[in-house]
Parts: sequence; C-alpha cells; structure tokens
Amino acid sequence: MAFAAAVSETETGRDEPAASSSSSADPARSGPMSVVVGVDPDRLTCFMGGSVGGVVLTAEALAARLRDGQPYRLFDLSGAHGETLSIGRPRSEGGEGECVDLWRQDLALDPRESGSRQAALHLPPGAPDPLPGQLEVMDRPLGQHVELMREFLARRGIADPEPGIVQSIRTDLEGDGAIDHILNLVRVGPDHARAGDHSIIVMVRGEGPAQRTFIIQEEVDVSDSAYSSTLWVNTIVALVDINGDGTAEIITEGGYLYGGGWEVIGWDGNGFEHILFCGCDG
Ligand SMILES: [Ca+2]
Ligand SMILES: [Ca+2]
Repeated sequence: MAFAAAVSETETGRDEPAASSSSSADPARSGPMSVVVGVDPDRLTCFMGGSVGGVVLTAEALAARLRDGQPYRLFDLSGAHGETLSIGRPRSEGGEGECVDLWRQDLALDPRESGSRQAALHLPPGAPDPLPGQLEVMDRPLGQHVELMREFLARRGIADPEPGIVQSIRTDLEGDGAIDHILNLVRVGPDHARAGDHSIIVMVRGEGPAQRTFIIQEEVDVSDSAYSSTLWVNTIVALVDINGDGTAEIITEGGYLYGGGWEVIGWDGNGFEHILFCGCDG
C-alpha cells in the first residue's frame, strides 16, 4: 500500500472527557478572558466556555464571570462578520444527565441575518486577530486527498471506498508557514446504515513522503444495518484562536440520532484534543 508508509495516524476519541488540566475550574485565575458561543441557523446559541489568562475554562467555570452587554465578534470559514452584544448572562439549560453541558448565551443578533452557522467570540481588548493567516474553503478537494482517504477507508476494511469529502479547508493552523488541509468527510444514508458510511475529520500536513495525517474524528460503519446510522456528523464552522496562543482552534457543530452540540477542538503540537463541548451527547 503505497500511501501507508507516508501516513501516520494519531487518534483522538470524541468521547474522551476534556483534559482536566486544561479545563479545571480555577476561581482565582485572572487575566484576559475570551468566550466562544456557537450560533446555529435559527440563531439559537450554545455557550461553550472560553479561556482566562490563556487557560481553557468550561462553560460552568466561566459563566459567573460574564456580564450583560459584552461585545462579541462573529466568524465563520469565510472570515469575520461584524459584531454583536450579549443579552443577559449564560444560563444552563441542560439539567442533569446527557444534556448537562447545554448552556445558552443570548446575543443581539440581526434577525435579517440567518441561515448560517457562526462562532461568536468575545475577545480581550487588544487581542490579536483570531483568524489564521491563511484560510480558504476549497471548491473541491485535491485529487491526492481523495486518494489518501480512499486508502484510509480501505485500511478499515471498506471495499470500494467512496470518500465523501464535504469540506476541504486550506489553512495554516499554527502559523508556522506550512500549509495544513483540514478535511471533513461525510457519507450517511437517510434511512439505514451502509458499510462504508463514514464521518471523519482529519488534518493533512505536508506533501509526499513528509505527509502526515492526524485524525480528529473517525466513525465508520463497517457493515450494513437496517437501522438509521448513528454516526456523529459534523460541520466545521470556524477556525479561530480562542486562547490567544497563535494556534487556531477548530469549531464544529454536529449531531447524531440521539444528540448534538458544539465543540472546540485544539491542536497541542502532536495531535488534537476535544477541549470544550456544549450540547447533549446522548
Ligand atoms: Ca501549519
Ligand atoms: Ca489557540
């Protein structure tokens, strides 16, 4: 398999809890604060948390610090989209159990602007531009990436793989000058699961022998089923640096048969970790 030698895969499980070291509540922590809120096409918000002094804090740990009328800027994969203000303070809507991480933060959104997903960021005064220096949504994936992902699925035992690359983003995630491609693959049928259905997010770094593939999410149906697929399907909404360390985080909105929500996924220099979540994980 020609590609196998050039591909190294780093697994990160979506179901792993956020690393306690980066998300622990520290009421004494001080420093510049940033906040990230997901906005869905119906302008329904999901308050994910943010960071204080560069350390990521969960929604629960951050909520008490927020006030009415704080400024937010709106972002998606095409860039920045104006400003808004918070209305009131974050509120937990999850109660107990599977929706314990569901928090809302109302924003004064323009009702004429709807239909798209956005990430709303409150950033400290003087914060650097949170967008990566390079950010381009490609009309179609590179042929070499289609082949790469065909090989990827074949190694999972899928015969005649059909990689469904629905988002192909060309960026420089950590600003080191080397281009990174983030690919979101989705193939899910409406009624029943088919062998080879998949929901995968990877980052492809480099080209040729130096190319490496980092797995951000991987779910693959390996057999047919008469029942609906239970794959968690994502949309990559924005790439923005929420904690000011110069590396953009990946903001996704997704869901499956039994739940859904927003995530912040961060690059730690060797791989990806799921650092914040808002929603119901079922
Ligand atoms: Ca890079
Ligand atoms: Ca960052």
